[in-house]
Amino acid sequence: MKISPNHPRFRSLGTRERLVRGFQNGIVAPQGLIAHGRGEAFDYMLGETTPKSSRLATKAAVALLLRARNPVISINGNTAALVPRDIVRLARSVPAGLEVNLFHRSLARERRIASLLKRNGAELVHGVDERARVRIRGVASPRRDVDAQGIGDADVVLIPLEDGDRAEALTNAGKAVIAIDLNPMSRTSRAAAVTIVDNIIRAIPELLQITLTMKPLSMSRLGAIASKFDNETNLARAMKDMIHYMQGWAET
Ligand code: PTJ
Repeated sequence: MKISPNHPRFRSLGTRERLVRGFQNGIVAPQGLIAHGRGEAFDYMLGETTPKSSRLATKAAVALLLRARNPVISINGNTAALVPRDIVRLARSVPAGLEVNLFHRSLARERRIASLLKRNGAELVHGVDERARVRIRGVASPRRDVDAQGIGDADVVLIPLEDGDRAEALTNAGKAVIAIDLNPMSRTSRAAAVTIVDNIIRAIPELLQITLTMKPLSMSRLGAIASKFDNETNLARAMKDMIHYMQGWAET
C-alpha cells in the first residue's frame, strides 16, 4: 500500500509495510509481525521518539562495542527487514561481526537473510554454516546453536528484539550483552548489561552516529563511560520517560 507522507502516522505505517513485505519475501517470521505489535504499544508510550535514557544507554553500548575484542551483532528476521543497510554500516564502522540467529529457525530463511545483508554491503555473515556451530548452555530454543567464530567467540553481543532465555544464557556465558527492546520490563531488558529502550528503526541509526563520534576516544575513556552505566537505574529512567509522556496526555 502506498502511504502519503502527509499521513500523521507515515513512519509507523511505513515500518509496518516493510515488515509485511519482509514476511512476503520470507525474511520475517509470522510471529515477527505479532512481536512488532507489542513493540508498537511500548513505542506509543515513548511518543515514538528517542528518550534521554536511550541516548545514555546508546553511549554505554558504543563504549562496549568499541572496546570489545570480538563484538558480534545478532540478526533476526525483523532486524533484517527493518534496518538492513544501517545494521551493515554499523557492523563495518565498529567493526563488528554479523550473525544470523533465528528463534523460528529455518535454513531457507537464514540464507535469505544472509543474502539480504550481503546485498546491503556485508562481506562475511556468520550463522549459515551448520558445521561451524557450537551450543550455548541453558537455551531452550533453536537460538542455542551459534557460530563458533561469531557469537560463540564473541565477548560483546548486540541482540535486537531477543528472547529473555538467550539473553540470560549469553550473560551467563560471560558475554557482555547489549539489548534493543522497547519493553523495559522484559527479561531480555533486565538480563542485559546495557539495554537501549527504543525502536530499532531509531536505535540503529543512533548507534551508528554515536559510534562515529566516539571512535576517536581512548580505551580508558571508553572504559569509564561503560563502567559508569547502570542498566537497572537506566531501565527505571526509561519507565519514568514513558510515565512522563502518558501523564502529559492525562493532563490535557
Ligand atoms: O526472526 P526470528 O525467528 O528470530 O523471530 C524474531 C522474533 C521477534 C519473532 C522473536 O525474537 C520473538 O519472538 O521475540 P519476542 O520474544 O516477542 O520479543 C520481542 C521483543 O522486542 C518484545 O519485547 C518487543 O516489545 C520488542 N520489539 C518489538 N518490535 C520492536 C521491539 N523492540 C525494538 N524495536 C522494535 N521495532
